[in-house]
Order: sequence, then structure tokens, then C-alpha cells
Amino acid sequence: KILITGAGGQLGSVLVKALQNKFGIDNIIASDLYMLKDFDGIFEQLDASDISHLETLVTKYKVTQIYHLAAILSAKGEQNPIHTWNVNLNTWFNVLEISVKHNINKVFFPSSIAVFGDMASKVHTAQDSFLNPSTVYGMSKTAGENWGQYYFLKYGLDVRSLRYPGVIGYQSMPGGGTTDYAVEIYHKAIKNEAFECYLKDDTSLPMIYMDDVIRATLELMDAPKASIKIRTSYNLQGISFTPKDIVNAIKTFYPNFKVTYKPDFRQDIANNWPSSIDDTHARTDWGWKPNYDLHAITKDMLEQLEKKYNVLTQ
Ligand code: VAH
Repeated sequence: KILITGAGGQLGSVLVKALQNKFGIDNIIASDLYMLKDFDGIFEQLDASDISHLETLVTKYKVTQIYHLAAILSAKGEQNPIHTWNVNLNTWFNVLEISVKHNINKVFFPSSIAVFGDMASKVHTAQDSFLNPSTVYGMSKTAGENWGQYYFLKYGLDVRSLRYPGVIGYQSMPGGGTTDYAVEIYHKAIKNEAFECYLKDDTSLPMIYMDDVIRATLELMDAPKASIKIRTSYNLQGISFTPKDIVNAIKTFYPNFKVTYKPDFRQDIANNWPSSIDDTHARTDWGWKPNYDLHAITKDMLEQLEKKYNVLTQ
């Protein structure tokens, strides 16, 4: 049985469905702070800061794997730094402790390209670059991935992790990240509304399509233990582009789409992040390869969102 925290999030909600399809709906226990609307399957309301409740669920369902997706993202995290640190790390400590105590087979921890700061090179940022994150979110992911490795080395806990780029998908909305614009912009295009972008038009960031990121996560978790050579977190690259690139791609489908730029505090966050990532280790160790480029992402996003909004307005 697999327990997922943060199952209502942008990634969690899609990952839960993928895991249900792969392992059967009765083998997946989705959890989040709040009840999820229209959820199909087993759901438990859980604040992962509450270690005894976490332990109760692990025992109740005889959990063998945990995906710990609950966290506060980069932009939102800056509003309350100490709270963000506490939530992101304390929930992770709870998962690690309970996993050792109950002999959990595998644990997944989502890290982020936000672990890199201005001392890493911006282009093709290497796996072993110096990590000086500028956000509390990045700091919590840097610490979190090292804690994962610590539990692997000290207790033999099979912790696996990816440094996710910004995730783009039609299925769910992101909440509180710096890369959120790359999802919101498609919704605006579909609704024939103008979009005000909070990043400058030439801000290049690493991004990845939902389909690719789910596949990367499942492939990493499926890989034989011996092939996982990095126990902090694997660099992962999908595709890199700027707001201007995405606008041009959308304009091939919606020529009248209008965008204005009004950078806010999220520009400073983005300025400290890489523009592209070297993911050689993921490719070599467990065969990672992304499928979606910007055109493919744009085509699929617009097609799927058209369906979604048509359904809603009917
Ligand atoms: C954020 N989506 O913007 C996250 C992320 C690389 C970005 O980890 O905070």
C-alpha cells in the first residue's frame, strides 16, 4: 500500500490517479490537510506535522511506500519563512522517522531546481553545483534532500528524490509557486482573456510537462535499487523557455492573445534559479528522457483545456 501526502496538490492529484491506475485503487491512500472534493478512492484527512496520526495511518493500512508531496512552495513560502521551514522540514522528519520505525520499503521526496542559487551556473546547471538557495523553500528542499540521504546512509531507508522543474499540466492548478504563470497563461488564452505576467518576457526557467514528470517519478521509483546512485536528489530537465516563447507558441493557435508584463517579487526568485538543468545522471542511471517540447505542451494544454472549459460551460 502506498500513502501520498499532499494528494490535493498540483502534482499530488495527478500522481494519485497514476498510482491508482498502476497499482489498483484499493492500494493507494491519498491524504491532505483538507478533504478533497469528488475524490475517487481511499482518502484520509492528515496534517503530516502530526506524527502520531501519520503513524496511525501507516499501521491501519499496512503502508509499504510513502510519497511525501505536502509542502509550501517558493512564492508563498516567502510570506512566512519560519512557518515554511517548519512545515516543509517537520513533516519530512515525521515521514522519515515513521518510515524507519515501520520498515517502509521506499520513500519519495520531491526536491526542486530551487535548491540552486546564484553560485551555480545558470545554463545546464550540473548535479553537483554549489547550493546556495535564495528562498526558504529552496533552503528547505536543500536540507530535505540531505536528510533523505542521511536516512539512507544511516538506516538504509530507500529514499529517492527528483529536483523538479516547474510543472505544467491541464489537470490541476499550481498554488504558490514562481513557475505558476506557465499554467495560468493557458487558462487565460482559452478564456480569451488578456494575461498579466509577473515575470519579465525573457526569464528562462526549466519546466516540465505533467505527463513527463509523472513518468519520471514512476520510473525513478521503479528503478532497481542498485541503479539509484544519487541519494540526495536527481537533477531533472524537461524543457526551458521564457514567457515570450510560451506566448509565441500560444499565438500560433490563438493569434489575438494579449499579454502584458509586470514583474513582482517573483522575478527576484526566478533570477536566482537556473535557466536549464544538466540531467545526465538521471539519463545514465535510470534511463530518463523527456518527451514533450514547448509546441507539444502547448498543443496538448490548449486541446485539453478547451474540452475542460466546454464541459464546464455546458
Ligand atoms: C515553485 N513550482 O515555483 C515550484 C518549483 C521550480 C519551481 O519547485 O515554487
